[in-house]
Amino acid sequence: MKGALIGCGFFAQNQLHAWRDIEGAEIVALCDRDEQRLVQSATDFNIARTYFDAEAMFKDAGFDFVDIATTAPSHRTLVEMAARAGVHIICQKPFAENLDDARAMVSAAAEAQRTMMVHENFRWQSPIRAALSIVRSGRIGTPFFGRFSFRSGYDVFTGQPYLAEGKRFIIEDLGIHILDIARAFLGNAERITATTKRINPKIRGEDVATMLLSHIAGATSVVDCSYATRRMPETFPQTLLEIDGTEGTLRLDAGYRLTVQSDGEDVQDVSPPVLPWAEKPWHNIQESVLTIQQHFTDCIAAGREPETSGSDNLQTLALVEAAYLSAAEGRTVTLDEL
Ligand code: NAD
Ligand code: 89V
Repeated sequence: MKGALIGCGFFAQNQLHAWRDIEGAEIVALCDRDEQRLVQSATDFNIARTYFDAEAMFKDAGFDFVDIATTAPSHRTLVEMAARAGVHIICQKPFAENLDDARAMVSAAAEAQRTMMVHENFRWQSPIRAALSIVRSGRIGTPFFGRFSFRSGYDVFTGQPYLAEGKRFIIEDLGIHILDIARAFLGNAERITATTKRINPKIRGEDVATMLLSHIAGATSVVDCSYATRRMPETFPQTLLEIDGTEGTLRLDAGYRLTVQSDGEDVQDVSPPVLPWAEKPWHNIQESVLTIQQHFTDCIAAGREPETSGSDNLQTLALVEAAYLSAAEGRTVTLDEL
């Protein structure tokens, strides 16, 4: 398959590295409004076709899928353009700025009969996959409690300055991943209660969020996120897990230490590999980029719906919206309200 990538910014560099490693897919065209970023990426990854304007790139055609690696404000326009061009779509998170846009984007891809996947990669990190396969195998029985925790003091603002500028920050950018992980383990939620805080005075949005979820299948979970937590050693970008089931408990602790207590105790090191183009501490996220893009490629080849499809991601985005509404109004929000 041939692909085109739009948005040659900070994170797209990982996506371009990963595409080079994927069998069965190749990026043949690049688009960015920023000339320097466009030329640099085309040179680094030896890609001949370059465009400032996405419309012109779709008009020239010659590719089967598009990888949208821009920030959320452009996602709806670009997804609808891609659907009109009849190509498969992988789009970065946050999928859209609001649920109405996201629903329209899912419909556009469905009408075009093209695969639409969200690059929601945290649940594709190999330590999370290792934990998921244990829980999905039934080894700890039926889960009734989960804690999904991401607490860090890492400076994310130097690489991604826009994170300091938006009215919304941690739930929309990072909490979205952790809420998605909670869904992967415990299924869809029906209610959420959230509180938010801003500790760092230099940013505009909230950098702390604590959320309580009631899942439809019966479990309760706590999703807690902070970029205002000083800890040594720094755990960025690890998501720590604690899941209690009727037959046992699973924990993913700092340092990628996975413990299962059911019949006896089993402790494993599930540290992710450091790919040749990756660097610590981002290697955990970088490896998941390769895995999710391989999943997208495999699903298209097999005609299968991706696990993190656009329609699946509507549930994650709904949790984000419901969390902000809950924090703003100081009440529990049911997902049916949205
Ligand atoms: P960035 O600002 O560094 O890069 C975005 C690029 O898109 C810029 O170069 C900009 O010029 C270009 N662009 C924007 N609109 C365009 C348009 N209409 N046509 C052509 N080019 C356009 O942003 P980033 O930090 O790389 O983030 C991009 C996305 O990736 C965001 O949605 C962010 O949330 C997401 N992200 C995901 C992860 C993850 O682990 N999944 C990590 C970091 C960032
Ligand atoms: O994964 C992300 O979306 C990044 C970060 C890890 C910094 O939150 O923006």
